[in-house]
Amino acid sequence: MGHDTKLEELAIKLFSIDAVKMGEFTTKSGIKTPVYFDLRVIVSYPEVMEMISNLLQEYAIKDCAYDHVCGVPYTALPIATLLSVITKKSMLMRRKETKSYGTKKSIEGHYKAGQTCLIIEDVVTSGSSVLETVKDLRKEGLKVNKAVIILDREQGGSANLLNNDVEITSLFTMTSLIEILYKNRKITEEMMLKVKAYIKETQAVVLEPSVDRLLLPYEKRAELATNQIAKQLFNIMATKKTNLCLSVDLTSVTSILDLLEKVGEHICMVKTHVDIIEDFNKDFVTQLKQIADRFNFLILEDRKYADIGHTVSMQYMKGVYKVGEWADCVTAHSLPGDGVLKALNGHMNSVSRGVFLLAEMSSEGNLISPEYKDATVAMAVKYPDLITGFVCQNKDTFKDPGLIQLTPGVQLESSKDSLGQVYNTPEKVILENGADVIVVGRGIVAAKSPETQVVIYKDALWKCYTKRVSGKLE
Ligand code: S5P
Repeated sequence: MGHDTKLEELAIKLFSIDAVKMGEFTTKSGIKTPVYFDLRVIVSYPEVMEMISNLLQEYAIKDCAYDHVCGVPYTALPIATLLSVITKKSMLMRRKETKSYGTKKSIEGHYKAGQTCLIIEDVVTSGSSVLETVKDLRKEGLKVNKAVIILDREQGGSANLLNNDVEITSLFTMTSLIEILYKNRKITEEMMLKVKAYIKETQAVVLEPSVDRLLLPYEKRAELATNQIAKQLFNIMATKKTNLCLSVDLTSVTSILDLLEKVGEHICMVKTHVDIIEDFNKDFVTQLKQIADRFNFLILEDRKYADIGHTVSMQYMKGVYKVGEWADCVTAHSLPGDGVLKALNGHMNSVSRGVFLLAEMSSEGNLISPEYKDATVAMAVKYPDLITGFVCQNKDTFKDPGLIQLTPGVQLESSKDSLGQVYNTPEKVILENGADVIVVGRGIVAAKSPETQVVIYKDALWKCYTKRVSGKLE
């Protein structure tokens, strides 16, 4: 028997045991639906359980590489158990409520961080139940990127899951299931059309990516980035194994270029303030770009544009510095409104460029309020191709895993300078505060031996990042 015939047989069986019902129903969330699935009843029909697990194995699982299976509680648990036995792979169980005594573990079974786990689920609507389980498994350091499903209701769940880096394979979609039932004269054409219209009308809300961006490795986030510079920066970090951005706040061309020759291999980006260079010239830019290409790092000009759009447009392209010609990305304030972004976006036609918007500052007494911060993040959403990320200090500032948190104010020891700059440690900014790219200036530049110091910073920052994505924060 081919897959199709077996799937047809299963569909008819599910209908006959009332696991699929047609009529007028109201779902948990109060929505009226012409079709209702209750796969809990299958435990009463061993032959159906056997059919389902065999089909999932043949159709969805056979070619996957994984170490464990985990069912989403509770309906999928018996199916996951059967699959574990058929495939001889170990099973993990997720507790919905963690125990208040003993180990307090939310995942039962033996596993190691870095192993992969396949999710088993009965029905997917919005994808939120699958995501809860995925989240708990990822917290334990397990890699979870695939879920096999009996039925996809086609109401937004697969997109929501993909958005969270989980790909699904399902035995049936709602459409394929009702088409089989219609073909076999179990339901009328009218009912089939009604269900099809219902799927179109009733789409689940788009869930915000609930994978913690903080747990996702840079190479995965590169795939989710919509701005080309963010994509490049994530990839450079993953390849060079460094999330260090050096702020070269020096005032002569040779001092900057000499320093970059020495430290270029250890950084993912250089941050400049070209307006502090006393002997700035065109040749500087040519050489800077050559070094950046040779060592594979990006250039961020920290201009912090904060004027009306028309002025920003000229500041970006004209004058002595012509920043738009050479900087991969720039910083900008949201204070004047999104005219700034419109202006910068206007110059994006032929080359990839990016903008880091300032959502928070590291300096004491700055006037940015929580409302200002939220409005800044909301403004950025309208420019997905332009925004690389945010300059900010806290992990809750934004959720989108395709954007980058750039955090300045970092040294090996917490301290302050005499003009209000506040320094936090690598552990604090990466593990607690969510920094993705870490800006270090004087911590390296003012050291006796910047070339030694850069390696110390690079290693300390990368260690914190690998700890963070492993999920083991305690
Ligand atoms: O909030 C901010 C934003 C920025 S871009 N706080 C900052 O310190 N910066 C910049 O980061 C600042 O302009 C300087 O170039 C760098 C920090 O340098 P450091 O020497 O204090 O590490």
